Amino acid sequence: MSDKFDGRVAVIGLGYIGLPTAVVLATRGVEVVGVDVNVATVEAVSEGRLPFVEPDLAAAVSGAVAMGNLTATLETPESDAFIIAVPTPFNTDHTADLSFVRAAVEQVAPRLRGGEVIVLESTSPPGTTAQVSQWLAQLRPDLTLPHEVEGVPDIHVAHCPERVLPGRIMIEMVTNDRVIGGITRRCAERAAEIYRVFCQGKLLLSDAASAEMAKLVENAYRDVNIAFANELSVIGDALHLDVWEVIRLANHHPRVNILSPGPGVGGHCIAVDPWFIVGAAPELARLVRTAREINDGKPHHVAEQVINTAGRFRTPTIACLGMAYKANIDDLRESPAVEVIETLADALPEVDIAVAEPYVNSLPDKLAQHRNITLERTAAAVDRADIVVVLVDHDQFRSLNRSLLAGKVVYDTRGVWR
Ligand code: SAJ
Repeated sequence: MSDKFDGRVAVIGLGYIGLPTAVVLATRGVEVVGVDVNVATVEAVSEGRLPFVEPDLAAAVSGAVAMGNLTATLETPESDAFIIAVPTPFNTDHTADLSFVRAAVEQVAPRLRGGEVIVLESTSPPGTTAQVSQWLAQLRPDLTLPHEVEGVPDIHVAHCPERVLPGRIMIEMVTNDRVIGGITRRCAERAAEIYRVFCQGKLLLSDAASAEMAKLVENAYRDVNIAFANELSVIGDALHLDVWEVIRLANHHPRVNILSPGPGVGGHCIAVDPWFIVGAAPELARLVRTAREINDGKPHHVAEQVINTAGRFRTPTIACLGMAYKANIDDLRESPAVEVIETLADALPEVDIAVAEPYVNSLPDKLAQHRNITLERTAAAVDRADIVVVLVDHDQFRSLNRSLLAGKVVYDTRGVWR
């Protein structure tokens, strides 16, 4: 098998995955050109600035730019390798929206000279990498693609799904094992040359469809396990049982490890990817679908419980602690906490809702338009509240002076104060 990659890499899409990938390659001496459709992102990266918050990434970006190994542009240049890291959201019917992948392929196709390797990193339904190869064949009939020739094709195509955890991206990018699925074995080997530059984990070579499915399965596995915990908490509410105590006891069994319930599952991965499995096998993926439905239904359950509690007061003030989709980050995308707050504000228009979120300075638009929601410091929100709802397990909330809670009704969806 050949050694480490030597050449120029174009990374298409400078988001949460593309930018860290570009940076780890660049800081290890590879010439990297980052490509994005967003002018502000390209300007920020060109100046060595970070367009979003992620621990340790800011210093790495400015370092890579200062070294001269990382540049950013709106136009895809000729390169020896192309890494596609664009979004793959889902349509309203839960099928994958591959329009960003298609647009990336259209940018890359005219730049190909023969000999390049193209890696799709975006989380994708089974068959997408083969589809990329077919699109390239249509766009460049002068070149041979791996799905159409027995021997060595002009272009190699593979899938290497990202697996990093937001909040730990710069560590996991280097330490996690990587699954690399090629249209052919040689495609996987060519792609592995790139990841060998920075990856200290194992490089697991496979076929493209298995790699695509493995990534979806990882996130569906977590979704199903969180759904189990969330279903237990709904049952616990109905039976007036402390679900945290039940889980704590059960987890002392040597083969039981139940995850933590919460207000629902947010972020742009676990709440999305399992739907691609449902889309690929709608009649068969019953557990995966049900888990999605349980987790998607959890914010409504939480809001309903709080609305019932509010009914016991004349005009209560409700403190909602947290808006982020998970602990200790500023990311509000698909956040169940935001959904709970919005539902409460709609259902209880006369009730004051004091929101505390130490990681952001302003309310997102959909909350800002409610006149009964204000963003406040944590202690102030708790102090004037009758009902305190914990929606995110930020460390700051865990260390709150508990005497502030005296005489208040607490609904702790994350179990931070047990
Ligand atoms: N959550 C719970 N209870 C738990 C664990 C999580 O309610 O016990 C909630 C979180 O609060 C959050 C959501 O689930 O709302 C997802 O959070 P997460 O930390 O489990 O995962 P993500 O979405 O930030 O990142 C996941 C990771 N996948 C897995 O752990 C299998 C990451 O490794 C992937 O790279 C990432 O998705 C991705 O990009 O696909």
